[in-house]
Amino acid sequence: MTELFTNIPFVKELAATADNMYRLGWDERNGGNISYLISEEEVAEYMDITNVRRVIPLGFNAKELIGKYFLVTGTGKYFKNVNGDPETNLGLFRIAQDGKNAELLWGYADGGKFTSELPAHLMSHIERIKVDPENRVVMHCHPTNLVAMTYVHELETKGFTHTLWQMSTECIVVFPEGVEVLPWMLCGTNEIGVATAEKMKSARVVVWAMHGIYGAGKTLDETFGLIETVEKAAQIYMLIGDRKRINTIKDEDMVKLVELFGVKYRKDFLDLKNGR
Ligand code: 2HA
Ligand code: ZN
Repeated sequence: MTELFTNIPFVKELAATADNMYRLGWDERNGGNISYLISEEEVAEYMDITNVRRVIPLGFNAKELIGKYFLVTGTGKYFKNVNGDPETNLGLFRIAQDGKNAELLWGYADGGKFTSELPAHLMSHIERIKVDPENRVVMHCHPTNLVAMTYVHELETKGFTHTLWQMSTECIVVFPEGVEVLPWMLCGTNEIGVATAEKMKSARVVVWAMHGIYGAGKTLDETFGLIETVEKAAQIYMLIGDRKRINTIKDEDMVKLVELFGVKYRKDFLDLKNGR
């Protein structure tokens, strides 16, 4: 049975992603969590959707997501263990008709439940789907250099984004809407969920200062790549640190890039002369 379940494509895909994130050092111990929206047709191909194994209270109202299915990492579970035992470390549930409960169809096999960060995940899904109906993934982790950067760089959204954009040529093309930044807040709460989702209205990346990052996207690969690009930029920033910068990517160069790739970007995050 377990064998069959580990061969489910979306389970395998999420387990492989968790493995990659672990290997990059983004998910120490039980750090990080992933939620993946799966269509009813996809779920029904592999599971009996009428067999609800447990009903788990969400702790908030997710009425916008009633009837939707999510594959989500478990609370207290280690990313390094997901691939070896997906059925214990992951769970697949449907948001119940009251919007307040999760109907578990598969997983959390040791009696566990979804990540403590579920409010931030589901509230972010709600906002991202409004912006992009194809959004399916929300991912949280603790990328080392990005977290380091939040200790030494001012946290204001424009300045933080601008620095990241300067750190690597592809940045402004990969996240043209910039990154939003939240100050340190208590994690695992509905409050940080509300604040994260509010920021997700305008960006797919939300930085949690002195903690980590939230990323959203259409696929696991796309979301992983987004976080990877932000982390790479932060790594370069931490490498050049206090050293005197002799060269940089100029704002005018960034404009050439976005024009070449035809992406809409946060022009107000650049300091352009002549209003260009
Ligand atoms: O679930 O990363 O933010 C572990 C965390 C909490
Ligand atoms: Zn975290």
